[in-house]
Amino acid sequence: MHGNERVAAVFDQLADLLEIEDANPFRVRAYRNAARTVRALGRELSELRAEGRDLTTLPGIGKDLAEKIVEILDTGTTEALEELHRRVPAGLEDLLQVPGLGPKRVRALHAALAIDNLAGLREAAQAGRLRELGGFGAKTEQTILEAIAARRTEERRHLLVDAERQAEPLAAHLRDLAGVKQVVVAGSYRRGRETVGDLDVLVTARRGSAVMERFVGYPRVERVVSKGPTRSTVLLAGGLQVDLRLLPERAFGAALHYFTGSKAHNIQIRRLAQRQQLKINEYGVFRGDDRLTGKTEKSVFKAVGLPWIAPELREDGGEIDAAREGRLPRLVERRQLRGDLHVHSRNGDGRNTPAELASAARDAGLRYLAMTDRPPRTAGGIDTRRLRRQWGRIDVLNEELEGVTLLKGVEVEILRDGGLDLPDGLLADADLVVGVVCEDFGLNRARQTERILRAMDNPWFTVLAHPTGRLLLECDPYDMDVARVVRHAAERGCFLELNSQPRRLDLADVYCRMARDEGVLLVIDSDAREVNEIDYLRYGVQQARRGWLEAAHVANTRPLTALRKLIAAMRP
Ligand code: DGT
Ligand code: CA
Ligand code: CA
Repeated sequence: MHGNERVAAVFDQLADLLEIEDANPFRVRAYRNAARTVRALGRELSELRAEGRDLTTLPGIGKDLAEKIVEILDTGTTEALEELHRRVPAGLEDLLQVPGLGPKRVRALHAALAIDNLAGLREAAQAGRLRELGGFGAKTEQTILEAIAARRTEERRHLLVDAERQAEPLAAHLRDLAGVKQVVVAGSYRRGRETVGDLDVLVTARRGSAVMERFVGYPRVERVVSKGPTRSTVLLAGGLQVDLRLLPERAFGAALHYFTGSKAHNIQIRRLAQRQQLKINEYGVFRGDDRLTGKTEKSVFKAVGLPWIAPELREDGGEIDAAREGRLPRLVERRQLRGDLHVHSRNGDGRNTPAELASAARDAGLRYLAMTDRPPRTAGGIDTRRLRRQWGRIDVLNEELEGVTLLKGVEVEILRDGGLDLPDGLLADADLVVGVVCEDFGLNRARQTERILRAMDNPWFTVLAHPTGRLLLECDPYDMDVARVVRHAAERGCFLELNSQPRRLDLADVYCRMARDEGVLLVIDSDAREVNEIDYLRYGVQQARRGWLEAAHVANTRPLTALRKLIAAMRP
């Protein structure tokens, strides 16, 4: 069910597009007024409808608009808007996003200068042609150029997890078409970047298969940006753009390599090829006019003298030299994880019981799992009795559990001065202690760094959770000297966490690699709050791979006895 904001947005879009078409101003105004009414309503339209309320009693809503409201609530759009999308060039809608350009100006640009997309607008502004139009001056041209530039740098990115929720069903939809052979989502998605700009889908199919029709007909497609015989671009509901390329099978490997990127990696590979008098592009590897190969990615690497390089490493971070010299890392894999050291149960802010979490962990192939709930603060201080009771129950549970062991952990807050907010006497009785920063993100760099170093110095400290505090696309890491924290963890011998929550993925890949180089062990944790989130570990693993980590660099690939020894070694 779609909400009021969606209804209002559809009405606004209807008004914009009609105005671009120079439609009857009364119709345009009716939609704008309806959008305003809906936004100011104070009640959900879906509720009014469920109550059987006659929507035409709302101000400015007649029979036609009431019907459209119902249609939008049910489907997220209305046929009238879809019809306009088909009629109005997609580029004109992009122009509307430029600050200062309303429908009237867009119409004028189109009518007088035949500008129907951003590229055309930029060219015309640069050439000083906009000022020929009434209402546009040199200053407006400048503002437009700046706005276009700004727009490109702040292009919206999507969390990898969100991209995956779109990519996998779309890929399945394409695979279901008769004649389709391979469907791979390449680009940053395949490299496992924490955020994804757009999806780059590569397809091979039997000649004559209706791949493009299948693609643009996918139900979640909101707008078809372009459609051609071998390449199409659509925008999915939610704003994710997808490029699809239909390829001949003999070029699939070359295209897969090219469109997996990264661009920086591709440039280095091309240089390497040139030094061998080879040419490499998305169609194949060539010597002169001879096409040497292109069918598989492996054969493409081989043609330039390299072993296959995992997509996660293809960031021009030394992977090509490493490949040439036979020192590519044997990247950690999800199945190598034997445990998870950071999970929340119903006794903290989680939703499941320790027993439920234990059996889910076992089903996920894990052999040990640490309950790391944080004792609640009460008026009388921190209530640690509950935690002690939980530890008692864990001992009992462990007698019953088969194939998985629960560890008695605790999450402890790192105070402003670097102290921990639980007494050492309690921490000493835990199997492990997970330190977190929850407040005072705004300390200056020196104090923030010092605070973390002091916390690590606590004799019972085991692992620094989500070390930099970032939330992807929401919240920057706190200001801290990460290199010093990493070096200190090395000296202290404690672990750094790679938190697998898809909006954290903290530590970032570059810091994982730094930790590896400094000899610090990472722990890949789910920080799960419910059983399903244990699956998040695979995002952590992918991030670890981007940080060049092997199983040996990840503490929770060790068997439990070995892990316990590592923890014991940190303690007095
Ligand atoms: P994104 O979408 O911003 O998360 O990042 P990518 O890496 O998916 O970038 P995208 O979608 O612009 O292009 C997909 C791949 O195509 C990219 O990783 C490498 C390749 N590619 C794109 N443009 C160029 C280019 O100008 N030169 C080279 N060598 N490769 C390119
Ligand atoms: Ca992409
Ligand atoms: Ca792309």
